[in-house]
Amino acid sequence: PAAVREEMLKIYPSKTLKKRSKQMLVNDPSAPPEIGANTRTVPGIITQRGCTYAGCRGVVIGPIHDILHITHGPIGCGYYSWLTRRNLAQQRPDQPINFLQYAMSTDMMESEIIFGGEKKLAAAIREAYEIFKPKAIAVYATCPVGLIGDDIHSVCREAKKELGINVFGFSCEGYKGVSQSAGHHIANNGVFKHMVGLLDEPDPEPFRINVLGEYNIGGDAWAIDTLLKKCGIHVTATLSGDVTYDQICKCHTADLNVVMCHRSINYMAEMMETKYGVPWIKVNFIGAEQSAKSLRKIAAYFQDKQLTDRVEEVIAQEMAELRPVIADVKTRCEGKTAAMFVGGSRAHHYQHLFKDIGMLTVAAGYEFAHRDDYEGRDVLPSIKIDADSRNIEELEVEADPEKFQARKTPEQLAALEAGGFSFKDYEGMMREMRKETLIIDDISHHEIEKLIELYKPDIIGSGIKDKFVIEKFGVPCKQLHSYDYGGPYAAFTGAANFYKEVDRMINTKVWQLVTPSWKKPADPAHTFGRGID
Ligand code: CFM
Ligand code: HCA
Repeated sequence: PAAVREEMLKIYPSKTLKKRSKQMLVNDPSAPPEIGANTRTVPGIITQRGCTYAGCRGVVIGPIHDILHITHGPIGCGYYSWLTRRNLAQQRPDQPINFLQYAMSTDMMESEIIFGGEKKLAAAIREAYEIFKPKAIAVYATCPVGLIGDDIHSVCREAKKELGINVFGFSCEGYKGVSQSAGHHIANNGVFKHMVGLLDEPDPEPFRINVLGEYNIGGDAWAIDTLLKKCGIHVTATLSGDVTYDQICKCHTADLNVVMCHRSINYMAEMMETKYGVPWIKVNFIGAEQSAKSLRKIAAYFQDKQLTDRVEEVIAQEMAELRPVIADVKTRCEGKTAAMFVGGSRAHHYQHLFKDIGMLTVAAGYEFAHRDDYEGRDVLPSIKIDADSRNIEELEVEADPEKFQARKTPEQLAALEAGGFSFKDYEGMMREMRKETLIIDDISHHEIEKLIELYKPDIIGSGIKDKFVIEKFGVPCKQLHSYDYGGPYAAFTGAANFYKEVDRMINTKVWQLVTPSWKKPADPAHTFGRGID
């Protein structure tokens, strides 16, 4: 791996080389080396990253399906975030329209860029309200809004007064941070300020949890929900896959927060604990073993014998169905290799699914995760805050004088801790990867090409920006963002879908028909650019 790393780096000019060196490491799980993460991408490098607007409007809040999401900006931003992420939602009886099917935008034009767009925004909010009569409206700022200085927050405040519904804005201009990660933080702050805590109506069911950082891509949240229901665990709200406005407004009444995607929602978990006393634990429902482990952890938290027994029964049932699938798929996949470069959590979580069927992840990396997602949360105190992260507001949160309620007595907590139970304990990706595997943050197309050439993994998990580049090299690429129209992959039932799909993708003979470009002789007819490069 060290030689592969050198080979990837050697093309870069010295400044870029220095920066990229920090973001490319050979792993040591016993003492994860410090990785350069959450820093700016060097201009000119082909990155997979998205923008702050995408992280806020597209990722964290966009999935709430019974409020209106209005993008204040040129039409491209609204169009880009129109259903491409596959965050599915089920209409509720009292809400006959799924608003996610609409892309709402102020469609800013040159005149608004010059003379200001606040009036157009106010009119758009009014018009949208007249047509749809939603419970709430959220407004999202795109790059030009910040540049020309439109005050979306005062427009929202006015609209809130005028219409009598909740209207709030997000200053999530695309350029606000180095990636979509900044948008997550801005979104967490806004959801916390404007929704959480508004409805004090705890669900009547026992064992109430919120699933944080689960966005129902390809139906994952439904698979998790079904599994939890079988165990007798009740989901008050999923943030924010297939969730309603009211569910979010009352999620502070749950007994526990379980966190799937640490990167996108750790802020919310922390703030809810401080203000309302809801503790949080990290879980992962991607992979059979991980799903079982997560269920056991949730059950352990509730300290209830009946629940613990029920969870064991469910795990036994699910595994009885899954074992033959694993055994069959293993005969064709065991010993194969994978590489993954995805977002801020899946490059870690999906390693477990590959492991279940005997596959090894030889290289992995996130697009925009922070050091704690790589090295574990114990590095948090040593993370340097740079100018780019200082740009994002850190909310001052205190215990709510009326609504704060400790969920466990000191005795219960002591008993839990004595049994080895730990709260907020994300260990990160590197501790769970083998020694000598390659870790690459914010990978570039050049590096992916080198990786394929030198490692030839049997499958790569990635996104739309490089899927076809990878497949032209004769390597199957599984989109781990949108799932290529597949899914769910979460929980035991989802795992079976994933194993079968990976098996099909790796073992189809079609890849043998592809000749990678470096093995082809140069075509003399293609002279464009020759002589200048
Ligand atoms: Fe979390 Fe996500 Fe991900 Fe993410 Fe994303 Fe996504 Fe992702 Mo695409 S919230 S970090 S910002 S798990 S949209 S559902 S697939 S990059 S790995
Ligand atoms: C986003 C959304 C995205 C993009 C996926 C991709 C998603 O970052 O804005 O690059 O293929 O999951 O849809 O991550």
